[in-house]
Amino acid sequence: MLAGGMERTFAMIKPDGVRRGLTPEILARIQKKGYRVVGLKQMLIPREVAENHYGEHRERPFFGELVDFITGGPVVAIALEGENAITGWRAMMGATNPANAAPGTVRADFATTTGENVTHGSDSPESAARELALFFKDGELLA
Ligand code: D4T
Repeated sequence: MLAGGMERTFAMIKPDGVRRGLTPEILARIQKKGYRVVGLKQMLIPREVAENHYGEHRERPFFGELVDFITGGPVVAIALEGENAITGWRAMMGATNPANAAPGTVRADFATTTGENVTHGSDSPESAARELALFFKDGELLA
């Protein structure tokens, strides 16, 4: 945690969002909100990184499909910094199931299924630290 409630979190535009050309729209929302983008790259996720990222879901029936999906095309990995950025970005994304997502959220506006719900955001300070380290090497993030 940085001084004064400043936090860093990991956000991702998933392959469905990239494929559908939503990258500029989502980056614009992040920047208009006032978050600072301290890391940004389009990449293919290696399978072992995806399995690690979604490790908490390893025993769930949808795990294989989830890993296939997230490794099936380029994603945009984003490191964000801002006041309460962890919960703030989760709020901007909306509920995991787009049918339950509040109007104006990314998932309400751009997704219809839980499996392909356009974006990811870390759900706690511990997840944020773990996921930022998984996706960005030392020195890759702005100071
Ligand atoms: P991510 O991690 O992708 O930002 O999603 P959430 O944090 O909002 O939700 P999650 O960890 O519960 O789910 C991770 C990922 O699995 C997919 N999923 C989830 C799925 O395909 N079927 C399901 O029943 C659930 C619960 C969607 C997001």
